[in-house]
Amino acid sequence: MKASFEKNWANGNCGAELDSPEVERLISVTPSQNQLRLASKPFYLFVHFGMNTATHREWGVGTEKPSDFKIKKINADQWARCARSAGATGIILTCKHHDGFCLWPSRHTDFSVKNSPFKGDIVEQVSSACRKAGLDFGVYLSPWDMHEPTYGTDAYNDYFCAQLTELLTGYGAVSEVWFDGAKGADAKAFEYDWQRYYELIRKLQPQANIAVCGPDIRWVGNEGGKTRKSEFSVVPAYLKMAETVSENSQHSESDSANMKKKTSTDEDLGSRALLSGCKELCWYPAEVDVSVRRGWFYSKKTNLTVKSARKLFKIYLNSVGNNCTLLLNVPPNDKGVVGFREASALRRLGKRIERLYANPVIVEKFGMLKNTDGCLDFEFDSPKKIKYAVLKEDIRFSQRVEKFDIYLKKENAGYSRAFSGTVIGSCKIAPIRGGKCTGARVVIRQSRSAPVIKEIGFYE
Ligand code: FUL
Repeated sequence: MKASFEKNWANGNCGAELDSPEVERLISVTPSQNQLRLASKPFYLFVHFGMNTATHREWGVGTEKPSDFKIKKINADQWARCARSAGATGIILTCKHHDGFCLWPSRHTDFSVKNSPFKGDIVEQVSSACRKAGLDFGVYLSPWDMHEPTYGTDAYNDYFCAQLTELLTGYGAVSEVWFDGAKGADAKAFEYDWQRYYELIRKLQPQANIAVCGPDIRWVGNEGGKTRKSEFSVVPAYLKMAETVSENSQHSESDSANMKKKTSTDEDLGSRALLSGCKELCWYPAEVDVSVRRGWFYSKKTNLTVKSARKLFKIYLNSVGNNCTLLLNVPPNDKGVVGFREASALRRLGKRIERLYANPVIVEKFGMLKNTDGCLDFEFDSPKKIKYAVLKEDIRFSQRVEKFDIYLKKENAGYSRAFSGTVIGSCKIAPIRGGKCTGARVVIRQSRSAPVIKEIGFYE
Protein backbone atom coordinates (compact mmCIF):
# COMPACT_ATOMS: atom_id res chain seq x y z
CA MET A 1 0.00 0.00 0.00
CA LYS A 2 1.31 3.47 -0.84
CA ALA A 3 2.32 5.27 2.30
CA SER A 4 0.60 8.61 2.81
CA PHE A 5 2.14 11.08 5.21
CA GLU A 6 0.22 14.17 4.32
CA LYS A 7 -2.61 13.94 6.74
CA ASN A 8 -1.16 14.12 10.21
CA TRP A 9 -2.23 15.92 13.37
CA ALA A 10 -0.58 19.12 12.21
CA ASN A 11 -2.32 18.89 8.88
CA GLY A 12 -5.93 17.84 9.11
CA ASN A 13 -5.92 15.80 12.33
CA CYS A 14 -8.23 13.31 10.59
CA GLY A 15 -10.92 15.96 10.62
CA ALA A 16 -11.00 16.14 14.44
CA GLU A 17 -10.68 19.50 16.22
CA LEU A 18 -7.08 20.14 17.15
CA ASP A 19 -7.60 23.02 19.55
CA SER A 20 -10.92 24.16 20.98
CA PRO A 21 -12.46 24.74 24.41
CA GLU A 22 -13.60 21.08 24.39
CA VAL A 23 -10.08 19.84 23.57
CA GLU A 24 -8.75 22.07 26.38
CA ARG A 25 -11.28 20.50 28.74
CA LEU A 26 -10.13 16.98 27.81
CA ILE A 27 -6.41 17.66 28.14
CA SER A 28 -6.89 19.47 31.44
CA VAL A 29 -7.55 16.04 33.00
CA THR A 30 -4.20 14.75 34.27
CA PRO A 31 -2.94 12.13 36.75
CA SER A 32 -2.31 12.75 40.45
CA GLN A 33 1.21 12.23 41.83
CA ASN A 34 0.12 8.79 43.06
CA GLN A 35 -1.20 7.83 39.65
CA LEU A 36 2.00 9.05 38.00
CA ARG A 37 4.02 6.80 40.29
CA LEU A 38 1.73 3.90 39.45
CA ALA A 39 2.33 4.42 35.73
CA SER A 40 6.06 4.12 36.31
CA LYS A 41 5.56 0.81 38.16
CA PRO A 42 2.96 -0.90 36.02
CA PHE A 43 3.37 -4.53 37.09
CA TYR A 44 2.55 -6.00 40.52
CA LEU A 45 1.81 -9.50 41.75
CA PHE A 46 -1.51 -10.21 43.44
CA VAL A 47 -1.23 -12.83 46.18
CA HIS A 48 -4.40 -14.70 47.10
CA PHE A 49 -3.63 -16.62 50.25
CA GLY A 50 -5.75 -17.31 53.31
CA MET A 51 -8.40 -19.60 54.74
CA ASN A 52 -9.30 -20.78 51.23
CA THR A 53 -5.73 -22.00 50.71
CA ALA A 54 -6.11 -24.26 53.73
CA THR A 55 -9.64 -25.44 52.95
CA HIS A 56 -9.09 -25.69 49.17
CA ARG A 57 -11.89 -23.38 48.17
CA GLU A 58 -12.35 -20.35 45.98
CA TRP A 59 -14.92 -18.66 48.18
CA GLY A 60 -15.17 -19.56 51.86
CA VAL A 61 -18.40 -19.67 53.82
CA GLY A 62 -17.59 -17.59 56.88
CA THR A 63 -18.34 -20.38 59.35
CA GLU A 64 -14.79 -21.78 59.23
CA LYS A 65 -12.85 -21.88 62.48
CA PRO A 66 -9.40 -20.38 62.99
CA SER A 67 -8.22 -23.94 63.66
CA ASP A 68 -9.13 -24.80 60.04
CA PHE A 69 -6.22 -22.65 58.95
CA LYS A 70 -3.75 -25.49 59.36
CA ILE A 71 -0.88 -23.81 57.54
CA LYS A 72 2.00 -23.45 60.00
CA LYS A 73 4.52 -21.40 58.09
CA ILE A 74 5.08 -19.44 54.92
CA ASN A 75 8.18 -18.45 53.02
CA ALA A 76 7.43 -14.83 52.23
CA ASP A 77 10.98 -14.22 51.03
CA GLN A 78 10.40 -16.81 48.32
CA TRP A 79 7.18 -15.01 47.29
CA ALA A 80 9.19 -11.80 46.99
CA ARG A 81 11.91 -13.55 44.99
CA CYS A 82 9.27 -14.84 42.57
CA ALA A 83 7.89 -11.33 42.12
CA ARG A 84 11.36 -9.95 41.43
CA SER A 85 12.20 -12.71 38.99
CA ALA A 86 9.11 -11.82 36.95
CA GLY A 87 10.08 -8.15 36.92
CA ALA A 88 7.17 -7.14 39.15
CA THR A 89 7.74 -4.21 41.50
CA GLY A 90 5.19 -4.90 44.19
CA ILE A 91 2.88 -7.40 45.90
CA ILE A 92 -0.73 -6.95 46.96
CA LEU A 93 -1.76 -9.44 49.64
CA THR A 94 -5.32 -10.59 50.40
CA CYS A 95 -5.16 -9.65 54.08
CA LYS A 96 -8.84 -10.61 54.43
CA HIS A 97 -10.91 -12.31 51.74
CA HIS A 98 -14.72 -12.63 51.72
CA ASP A 99 -14.69 -15.35 54.44
CA GLY A 100 -13.50 -12.71 56.91
CA PHE A 101 -10.41 -14.57 58.17
CA CYS A 102 -7.62 -12.11 58.95
CA LEU A 103 -4.00 -12.87 58.09
CA TRP A 104 -2.86 -10.50 60.85
CA PRO A 105 -3.73 -10.71 64.57
CA SER A 106 -6.47 -8.08 64.41
CA ARG A 107 -7.56 -6.69 67.79
CA HIS A 108 -11.11 -6.42 66.53
CA THR A 109 -11.97 -10.08 65.88
CA ASP A 110 -10.99 -13.54 67.05
CA PHE A 111 -11.23 -14.82 63.52
CA SER A 112 -7.57 -14.46 62.62
CA VAL A 113 -4.20 -16.16 62.48
CA LYS A 114 -3.67 -15.44 66.18
CA ASN A 115 -6.06 -18.28 67.10
CA SER A 116 -4.83 -20.64 64.39
CA PRO A 117 -1.95 -23.11 64.32
CA PHE A 118 0.03 -20.42 62.45
CA LYS A 119 0.54 -18.13 65.44
CA GLY A 120 2.52 -15.47 63.51
CA ASP A 121 1.53 -12.41 61.54
CA ILE A 122 1.40 -13.10 57.81
CA VAL A 123 0.89 -9.44 56.88
CA GLU A 124 4.02 -8.59 58.86
CA GLN A 125 6.05 -11.35 57.19
CA VAL A 126 4.96 -10.42 53.68
CA SER A 127 5.35 -6.67 54.14
CA SER A 128 8.85 -7.02 55.56
CA ALA A 129 9.85 -9.51 52.84
CA CYS A 130 8.71 -6.89 50.32
CA ARG A 131 10.66 -4.14 52.02
CA LYS A 132 13.80 -6.29 52.10
CA ALA A 133 13.42 -7.13 48.42
CA GLY A 134 12.74 -3.51 47.42
CA LEU A 135 9.13 -4.26 46.45
CA ASP A 136 6.07 -2.12 47.09
CA PHE A 137 3.46 -3.59 49.40
CA GLY A 138 -0.29 -3.28 48.96
CA VAL A 139 -3.32 -4.59 50.83
CA TYR A 140 -6.53 -6.22 49.68
CA LEU A 141 -9.24 -6.01 52.33
CA SER A 142 -12.57 -7.47 51.27
CA PRO A 143 -15.46 -5.14 52.11
CA TRP A 144 -17.85 -8.07 51.95
CA ASP A 145 -17.35 -10.18 55.09
CA MET A 146 -19.26 -13.43 55.55
CA HIS A 147 -18.08 -13.99 59.11
CA GLU A 148 -18.27 -10.70 60.95
CA PRO A 149 -21.55 -10.52 62.93
CA THR A 150 -21.85 -6.74 62.52
CA TYR A 151 -21.88 -7.02 58.72
CA GLY A 152 -25.02 -5.37 57.43
CA THR A 153 -25.24 -2.83 60.28
CA ASP A 154 -23.64 0.59 60.68
CA ALA A 155 -21.23 -0.91 63.19
CA TYR A 156 -19.57 -2.77 60.32
CA ASN A 157 -18.28 0.50 58.88
CA ASP A 158 -16.53 1.10 62.22
CA TYR A 159 -15.17 -2.44 62.20
CA PHE A 160 -13.90 -2.05 58.65
CA CYS A 161 -12.24 1.28 59.43
CA ALA A 162 -10.64 -0.19 62.55
CA GLN A 163 -9.17 -2.99 60.45
CA LEU A 164 -8.00 -0.58 57.77
CA THR A 165 -6.33 1.47 60.50
CA GLU A 166 -4.45 -1.59 61.76
CA LEU A 167 -3.23 -2.42 58.27
CA LEU A 168 -2.31 1.13 57.39
CA THR A 169 -0.46 1.94 60.60
CA GLY A 170 1.28 -1.30 61.50
CA TYR A 171 3.14 -2.40 58.39
CA GLY A 172 5.08 0.49 56.93
CA ALA A 173 4.31 2.14 53.60
CA VAL A 174 1.33 0.79 51.69
CA SER A 175 1.32 1.59 47.99
CA GLU A 176 -2.13 0.35 47.01
CA VAL A 177 -5.39 -0.50 48.76
CA TRP A 178 -7.57 -2.87 46.72
CA PHE A 179 -11.32 -2.89 47.35
CA ASP A 180 -13.15 -5.76 45.70
CA GLY A 181 -16.67 -5.22 44.42
CA ALA A 182 -17.59 -8.91 44.76
CA LYS A 183 -20.46 -9.80 47.05
CA GLY A 184 -22.67 -12.90 47.26
CA ALA A 185 -26.12 -12.54 45.72
CA ASP A 186 -27.71 -13.54 49.06
CA ALA A 187 -25.52 -11.31 51.25
CA LYS A 188 -27.25 -8.72 53.41
CA ALA A 189 -27.98 -5.46 51.65
CA PHE A 190 -25.56 -2.92 53.01
CA GLU A 191 -24.19 0.47 52.08
CA TYR A 192 -20.48 0.69 52.62
CA ASP A 193 -19.28 4.11 53.72
CA TRP A 194 -16.79 4.42 50.86
CA GLN A 195 -16.09 8.12 51.44
CA ARG A 196 -15.10 7.42 55.02
CA TYR A 197 -12.77 4.58 53.93
CA TYR A 198 -11.15 6.79 51.30
CA GLU A 199 -10.63 9.66 53.74
CA LEU A 200 -9.03 7.33 56.24
CA ILE A 201 -6.62 5.97 53.63
CA ARG A 202 -5.71 9.49 52.45
CA LYS A 203 -4.99 10.43 56.05
CA LEU A 204 -2.98 7.36 57.05
CA GLN A 205 -1.20 6.51 53.79
CA PRO A 206 -1.52 9.54 51.51
CA GLN A 207 0.71 7.95 48.86
CA ALA A 208 -1.52 4.88 48.43
CA ASN A 209 -3.60 4.41 45.30
CA ILE A 210 -7.11 3.07 45.90
CA ALA A 211 -8.10 0.46 43.35
CA VAL A 212 -11.25 -0.94 41.79
CA CYS A 213 -13.97 0.20 44.23
CA GLY A 214 -11.84 3.29 44.60
CA PRO A 215 -11.03 6.56 42.87
CA ASP A 216 -7.49 6.00 41.57
CA ILE A 217 -7.38 2.76 39.58
CA ARG A 218 -10.11 1.48 37.28
CA TRP A 219 -10.93 -2.21 37.05
CA VAL A 220 -10.60 -3.22 33.41
CA GLY A 221 -13.89 -5.11 33.74
CA ASN A 222 -12.98 -8.79 33.39
CA GLU A 223 -10.64 -11.32 34.97
CA GLY A 224 -9.35 -12.91 31.79
CA GLY A 225 -6.55 -10.48 30.92
CA LYS A 226 -8.52 -8.80 28.14
CA THR A 227 -8.31 -5.12 27.38
CA ARG A 228 -10.07 -2.76 25.02
CA LYS A 229 -8.54 -1.73 21.71
CA SER A 230 -8.35 1.82 23.07
CA GLU A 231 -7.76 1.94 26.83
CA PHE A 232 -8.34 5.56 27.71
CA SER A 233 -7.26 7.05 31.03
CA VAL A 234 -9.49 10.13 30.68
CA VAL A 235 -12.99 8.77 31.23
CA PRO A 236 -16.37 9.84 32.65
CA ALA A 237 -16.27 10.46 36.41
CA TYR A 238 -19.27 8.21 37.06
CA LEU A 239 -17.05 5.16 36.41
CA LYS A 240 -15.41 5.87 39.75
CA MET A 241 -18.56 5.08 41.67
CA ALA A 242 -17.94 1.98 43.72
CA GLU A 243 -21.56 0.90 43.23
CA THR A 244 -21.05 0.69 39.45
CA VAL A 245 -18.01 -1.53 39.92
CA SER A 246 -19.85 -3.71 42.39
CA GLU A 247 -22.74 -4.32 40.01
CA ASN A 248 -20.38 -5.77 37.40
CA SER A 249 -18.38 -7.88 39.87
CA GLN A 250 -18.68 -11.48 40.97
CA HIS A 251 -21.90 -12.44 42.82
CA SER A 252 -21.37 -16.17 43.36
CA GLU A 253 -18.48 -18.57 43.57
CA SER A 254 -19.40 -20.10 40.22
CA ASP A 255 -19.48 -16.67 38.56
CA SER A 256 -15.73 -16.94 38.39
CA ALA A 257 -15.67 -18.64 34.97
CA ASN A 258 -17.96 -15.94 33.56
CA MET A 259 -15.67 -13.21 34.84
CA LYS A 260 -12.94 -14.67 32.68
CA LYS A 261 -15.05 -14.92 29.58
CA LYS A 262 -16.54 -11.51 30.06
CA THR A 263 -15.26 -8.86 27.73
CA SER A 264 -14.45 -5.55 29.32
CA THR A 265 -17.84 -3.93 29.65
CA ASP A 266 -18.54 -1.01 27.29
CA GLU A 267 -15.90 -0.94 24.61
CA ASP A 268 -15.81 2.84 24.39
CA LEU A 269 -14.98 4.62 27.64
CA GLY A 270 -13.11 7.63 26.37
CA SER A 271 -13.65 8.68 22.76
CA ARG A 272 -14.35 12.35 22.14
CA ALA A 273 -17.88 11.49 21.08
CA LEU A 274 -18.55 9.78 24.39
CA LEU A 275 -16.81 12.37 26.57
CA SER A 276 -18.57 15.29 24.91
CA GLY A 277 -21.75 14.21 26.66
CA CYS A 278 -20.12 13.95 30.09
CA LYS A 279 -19.90 16.93 32.35
CA GLU A 280 -17.39 15.50 34.77
CA LEU A 281 -14.27 13.67 33.69
CA CYS A 282 -11.46 12.02 35.59
CA TRP A 283 -8.06 10.40 35.15
CA TYR A 284 -8.77 6.75 35.88
CA PRO A 285 -6.32 4.30 34.29
CA ALA A 286 -7.19 0.62 33.98
CA GLU A 287 -5.67 -2.26 35.92
CA VAL A 288 -5.78 -5.79 34.52
CA ASP A 289 -6.18 -8.38 37.29
CA VAL A 290 -5.72 -11.91 36.08
CA SER A 291 -4.71 -15.19 37.69
CA VAL A 292 -1.76 -17.32 36.69
CA ARG A 293 -3.96 -20.41 37.12
CA ARG A 294 -7.67 -21.15 37.01
CA GLY A 295 -9.17 -19.63 40.14
CA TRP A 296 -7.65 -17.13 42.52
CA PHE A 297 -6.55 -19.47 45.30
CA TYR A 298 -4.19 -22.43 45.13
CA SER A 299 -5.73 -25.82 44.53
CA LYS A 300 -4.11 -29.08 43.57
CA LYS A 301 -6.91 -29.53 41.04
CA THR A 302 -5.80 -26.54 39.02
CA ASN A 303 -2.09 -27.36 38.90
CA LEU A 304 -2.30 -28.16 35.22
CA THR A 305 -3.90 -24.83 34.40
CA VAL A 306 -0.85 -22.72 35.22
CA LYS A 307 -0.29 -20.40 32.27
CA SER A 308 2.90 -20.65 30.26
CA ALA A 309 5.42 -17.81 30.20
CA ARG A 310 4.42 -17.26 26.57
CA LYS A 311 0.79 -16.70 27.54
CA LEU A 312 1.79 -14.47 30.45
CA PHE A 313 4.00 -12.39 28.18
CA LYS A 314 1.08 -11.91 25.82
CA ILE A 315 -0.97 -10.67 28.77
CA TYR A 316 1.89 -8.35 29.69
CA LEU A 317 1.99 -6.85 26.19
CA ASN A 318 -1.75 -6.52 26.21
CA SER A 319 -1.87 -4.74 29.57
CA VAL A 320 1.37 -2.89 30.36
CA GLY A 321 1.80 -2.43 26.61
CA ASN A 322 -1.73 -1.12 26.23
CA ASN A 323 -1.83 1.77 28.70
CA CYS A 324 -2.92 -0.42 31.64
CA THR A 325 -1.23 -1.77 34.73
CA LEU A 326 -0.97 -5.51 35.32
CA LEU A 327 -1.84 -7.25 38.58
CA LEU A 328 -0.91 -10.88 38.07
CA ASN A 329 -2.27 -13.23 40.72
CA VAL A 330 0.15 -15.89 41.96
CA PRO A 331 -1.36 -17.91 44.82
CA PRO A 332 1.09 -19.69 47.14
CA ASN A 333 0.17 -23.27 48.04
CA ASP A 334 -0.82 -24.84 51.36
CA LYS A 335 2.86 -25.36 52.19
CA GLY A 336 3.23 -21.59 52.18
CA VAL A 337 5.35 -21.41 49.03
CA VAL A 338 4.81 -20.50 45.40
CA GLY A 339 4.82 -23.83 43.56
CA PHE A 340 7.51 -24.70 41.03
CA ARG A 341 5.16 -24.36 38.04
CA GLU A 342 4.36 -20.77 38.86
CA ALA A 343 7.89 -19.99 39.98
CA SER A 344 9.32 -21.17 36.69
CA ALA A 345 6.63 -19.45 34.58
CA LEU A 346 7.38 -16.19 36.42
CA ARG A 347 11.14 -16.53 35.92
CA ARG A 348 10.63 -17.10 32.23
CA LEU A 349 8.20 -14.23 31.98
CA GLY A 350 10.85 -12.00 33.57
CA LYS A 351 13.38 -13.17 30.98
CA ARG A 352 10.98 -12.41 28.14
CA ILE A 353 10.36 -8.91 29.45
CA GLU A 354 14.11 -8.37 29.82
CA ARG A 355 14.67 -9.59 26.28
CA LEU A 356 12.10 -7.15 24.94
CA TYR A 357 14.22 -4.21 26.09
CA ALA A 358 17.65 -5.86 25.79
CA ASN A 359 18.57 -4.67 22.28
CA PRO A 360 17.52 -1.09 21.71
CA VAL A 361 18.23 0.10 18.19
CA ILE A 362 17.24 3.67 18.89
CA VAL A 363 15.43 5.35 21.80
CA GLU A 364 14.60 9.02 21.47
CA LYS A 365 13.07 11.54 23.81
CA PHE A 366 10.80 14.22 22.40
CA GLY A 367 8.48 16.61 24.23
CA MET A 368 5.68 18.73 22.84
CA LEU A 369 5.63 18.32 19.06
CA LYS A 370 5.50 21.38 16.87
CA ASN A 371 3.25 21.82 13.88
CA THR A 372 6.34 21.66 11.71
CA ASP A 373 7.44 18.32 13.15
CA GLY A 374 4.99 16.38 11.01
CA CYS A 375 6.42 12.86 10.96
CA LEU A 376 9.01 11.53 13.38
CA ASP A 377 11.89 9.90 11.53
CA PHE A 378 14.38 7.39 12.86
CA GLU A 379 17.54 6.35 11.01
CA PHE A 380 19.26 3.12 12.06
CA ASP A 381 23.02 2.84 11.64
CA SER A 382 22.67 -0.50 9.85
CA PRO A 383 19.73 -2.63 8.62
CA LYS A 384 17.80 -4.03 11.58
CA LYS A 385 14.97 -6.45 12.15
CA ILE A 386 12.70 -4.64 14.58
CA LYS A 387 10.57 -6.67 16.99
CA TYR A 388 8.92 -3.99 19.10
CA ALA A 389 8.31 -0.28 19.11
CA VAL A 390 7.62 1.24 22.52
CA LEU A 391 5.86 4.61 22.60
CA LYS A 392 5.20 6.75 25.66
CA GLU A 393 3.30 9.97 26.06
CA ASP A 394 4.27 12.41 28.77
CA ILE A 395 1.05 11.87 30.69
CA ARG A 396 1.66 14.87 32.94
CA PHE A 397 0.09 16.62 29.95
CA SER A 398 -2.83 14.17 29.84
CA GLN A 399 -3.35 11.68 27.05
CA ARG A 400 -3.53 13.27 23.67
CA VAL A 401 -2.77 10.82 20.88
CA GLU A 402 -5.83 9.20 19.33
CA LYS A 403 -4.36 7.62 16.19
CA PHE A 404 -0.87 6.85 14.97
CA ASP A 405 0.93 4.75 12.37
CA ILE A 406 4.38 3.21 12.35
CA TYR A 407 6.20 2.66 9.05
CA LEU A 408 9.40 0.79 8.34
CA LYS A 409 11.85 2.11 5.78
CA LYS A 410 13.06 -0.72 3.59
CA GLU A 411 16.48 -0.66 1.95
CA ASN A 412 16.14 0.56 -1.65
CA ALA A 413 12.39 0.73 -1.29
CA GLY A 414 9.81 3.05 0.22
CA TYR A 415 8.00 2.92 3.50
CA SER A 416 5.58 0.18 4.45
CA ARG A 417 3.12 0.38 7.28
CA ALA A 418 3.98 -1.95 10.17
CA PHE A 419 1.48 -0.90 12.84
CA SER A 420 -1.60 1.27 13.31
CA GLY A 421 -2.70 2.21 16.78
CA THR A 422 -5.04 4.49 18.67
CA VAL A 423 -4.27 5.41 22.30
CA ILE A 424 -0.63 5.63 23.44
CA GLY A 425 -0.93 6.94 27.01
CA SER A 426 1.74 5.91 29.50
CA CYS A 427 2.99 3.02 27.35
CA LYS A 428 2.13 1.37 24.07
CA ILE A 429 4.14 -1.65 23.03
CA ALA A 430 3.66 -2.35 19.34
CA PRO A 431 4.84 -5.74 18.07
CA ILE A 432 6.45 -5.22 14.68
CA ARG A 433 6.66 -7.91 12.01
CA GLY A 434 8.64 -7.47 8.81
CA GLY A 435 12.09 -7.90 7.42
CA LYS A 436 15.18 -5.77 7.82
CA CYS A 437 14.79 -2.02 7.63
CA THR A 438 17.10 0.95 7.71
CA GLY A 439 14.79 3.31 9.54
CA ALA A 440 11.28 3.97 10.73
CA ARG A 441 8.71 6.73 10.71
CA VAL A 442 6.00 7.46 13.24
CA VAL A 443 3.04 9.56 12.11
CA ILE A 444 0.66 10.90 14.72
CA ARG A 445 -2.56 11.08 12.74
CA GLN A 446 -4.90 12.45 15.35
CA SER A 447 -4.34 14.18 18.64
CA ARG A 448 -6.03 16.33 21.25
CA SER A 449 -3.93 19.48 20.72
CA ALA A 450 -0.19 18.99 20.12
CA PRO A 451 1.08 15.55 21.16
CA VAL A 452 3.54 15.45 24.07
CA ILE A 453 5.74 12.43 23.47
CA LYS A 454 8.04 11.32 26.23
CA GLU A 455 9.89 8.64 24.33
CA ILE A 456 9.81 6.36 21.32
CA GLY A 457 12.09 3.34 21.10
CA PHE A 458 12.69 0.59 18.55
CA TYR A 459 13.98 -2.76 19.76
CA GLU A 460 15.52 -5.70 17.87
C1 FUL B 1 -13.27 -11.34 42.79
C2 FUL B 1 -13.33 -12.21 44.05
O1 FUL B 1 -14.61 -12.77 44.26
C3 FUL B 1 -12.30 -13.27 43.80
O2 FUL B 1 -12.30 -14.26 44.78
C4 FUL B 1 -10.95 -12.57 43.72
O3 FUL B 1 -10.61 -12.03 44.96
C5 FUL B 1 -10.97 -11.49 42.64
C6 FUL B 1 -9.74 -10.67 42.58
O4 FUL B 1 -12.05 -10.64 42.83
O5 FUL B 1 -14.25 -10.49 42.57
